[in-house]
Amino acid sequence: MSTRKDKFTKKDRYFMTVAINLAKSHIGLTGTNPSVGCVVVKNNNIVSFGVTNINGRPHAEALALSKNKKKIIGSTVYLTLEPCSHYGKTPPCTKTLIKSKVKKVIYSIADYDERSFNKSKKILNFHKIQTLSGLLKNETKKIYKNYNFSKKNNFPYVTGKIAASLDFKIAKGNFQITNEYSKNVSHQLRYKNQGILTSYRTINSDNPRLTCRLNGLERLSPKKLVIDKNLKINLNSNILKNAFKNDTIIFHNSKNFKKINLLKKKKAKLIFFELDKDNYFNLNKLLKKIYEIGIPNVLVECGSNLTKKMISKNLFNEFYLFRSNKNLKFKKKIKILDIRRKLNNTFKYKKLVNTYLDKNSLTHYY
Ligand code: AOF
Ligand code: ZN
Repeated sequence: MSTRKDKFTKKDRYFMTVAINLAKSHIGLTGTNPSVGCVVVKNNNIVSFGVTNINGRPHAEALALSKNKKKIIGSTVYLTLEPCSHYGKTPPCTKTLIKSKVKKVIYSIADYDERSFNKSKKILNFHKIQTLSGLLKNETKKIYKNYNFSKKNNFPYVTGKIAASLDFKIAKGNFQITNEYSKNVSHQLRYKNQGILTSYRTINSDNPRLTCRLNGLERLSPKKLVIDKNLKINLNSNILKNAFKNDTIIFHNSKNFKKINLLKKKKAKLIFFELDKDNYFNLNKLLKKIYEIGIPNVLVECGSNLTKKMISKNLFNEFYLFRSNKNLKFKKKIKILDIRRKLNNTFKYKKLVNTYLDKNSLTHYY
């Protein structure tokens, strides 16, 4: 008698593991799209494979099924995520699978994009393609943690980051207190997120560029999102100097049309946003808006005030606290021990990992 448990063979697990490794190789590189691994198997041999391309397109299936077309006929296709069945910026992968005359599709978990969610089985079965799902789903759920969160909640997955001195203080002004390894990790966070949220205060005091400056990954730099209620941002700030086509977005509540025009000339995109009763933006609503304009992963790099607000409203899905082995020598600095305390409380029942980055340390709350 067959039970649910033996619906998959050892070989199925092996080929799905290959697909998972492919998907992992592009995590964070596929923009707003999930990174999917695809392995095409015939007579126990891999006859083709694919992974979602950098920036999200073409999809994994489209790439895998465009090669070795003859051998693909009658094959079994292993996918880490349900194939899409909607017309997005690319045609549905179910259609490509049907055209390619594959025999069977085994995918790990459903695609939470409502345009495709749980729709592929019916379509594929109608075209006499067998389908099975659920294989190694505990592994793939980890890969799609951020993607599933944002799709299920229509809300971005939010990561926070702060770098402090040995005695948990942060500098006022642009001062690199942590080492090259820490900088590397924080630039990795930049390319993995499509948006980087900060306040005009940080822009005016630190003048950061907010780009990813890891070799070859510059073009995956996130869009800059600035909270600036009264449009106080310096016109000669680095982010405005380098702004291009919709990559710098300022959320404001100002009627200062002179400044609005000057900012538009600098190619910043301005979004007028309503204030809450407390005369401040509702961060929850603001993040929802950010999701609606097409940014599902947001990195927050700002000063202590906004960070504290975000923690107290429980808006961080995860947080990276970098700690230097040095103290700051000058006077203008802010204590952030309370941020650490708040983080320890908020993530009490979740995970916390401490690692060393040479002489710096990193606490990752998630
Ligand atoms: C797949 N294979 O490799 C990926 C999928 O605008 P589009 O056409 O690129 O569609 C985006 C959606 O496609 C995305 O929200 C998700 O549902 C799915 N991603 N699907 O079959 C892939 N990356
Ligand atoms: Zn697709």
